[in-house]
Amino acid sequence: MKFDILTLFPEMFETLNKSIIGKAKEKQLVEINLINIRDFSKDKHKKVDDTPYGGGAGMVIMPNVVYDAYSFIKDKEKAKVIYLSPKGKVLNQQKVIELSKEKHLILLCGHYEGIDQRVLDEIVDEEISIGDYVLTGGEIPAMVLVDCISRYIQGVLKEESTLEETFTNNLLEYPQYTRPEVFHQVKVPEILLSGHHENIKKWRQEQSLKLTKKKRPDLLN
Ligand code: 4FL
Repeated sequence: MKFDILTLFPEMFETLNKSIIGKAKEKQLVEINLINIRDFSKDKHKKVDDTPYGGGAGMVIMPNVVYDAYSFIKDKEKAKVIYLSPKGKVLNQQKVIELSKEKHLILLCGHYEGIDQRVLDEIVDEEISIGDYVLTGGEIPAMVLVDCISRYIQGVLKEESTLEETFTNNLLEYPQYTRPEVFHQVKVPEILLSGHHENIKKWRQEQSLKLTKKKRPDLLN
C-alpha cells in the first residue's frame, strides 16, 4: 500500500516511524510519502492561505498550492483521493477494510478554516471524518487512517490478529486475562484455566454479546 500525504505539517508524521507501522515501513509493506503543500507556494513569503471571500474568521488554504502539490504526485491515475474533514462520512471498521484493498491512497490534510472548495471539488474522491468533533487539522486523522488501514496489509500483523478483534461481526471483543492467576484477590475466570477449548469459545461468545449489549447496543442495530 502506498500513501501520499498532502500536508502543511509533515514533521507531525514522525510518529509513524515507531512501533508496528514503523516496522511495516522498514519491511516496505507500506510506503508513506509526505508532500509539503508549502513547497508549492510561488509567493516569496511561502504564503499558502488567505482571508475568506464574504468575510469571517480564520484563513482558507488557496486552491493553486493544493492543486500543484497534488499534481506533483506520480502514478496517481488509479489513486483514491481522501480529504480528512469533520464534514465527511464517519469512519468505521467496514470502511477501513474496504480502503485496505486499494493500492494507492492520497490523503489531503486541511488546516485553519479549510481549503478553497473549488480544488476540493476537482480532486477529492471521498471525504472522511474520524468522529464528530473538530481538531486543529487533518494530520492526526490522516495518521489514524494510515494506522488502521495498514493493520490489514498482509505481513503487518500476525495473520489471525484481525479476525476476532472488536468490531468484527459488530461485536466488542471478550475480556482478556494473563498471569498472575490472582490479582488483588480477584481470580481469573475458572473456565479459562479448564483447557476445554469448546467451552472457552462459547464463554467468550457470550461475554462478547453481553458486553456489546451493555456498552454499545448501537452496534447490534
Ligand atoms: C478531520 C476532524 C477528520 C475529524 C479540523 C480539520 C477533522 C478536522 N475528522 N478537524 N480537520
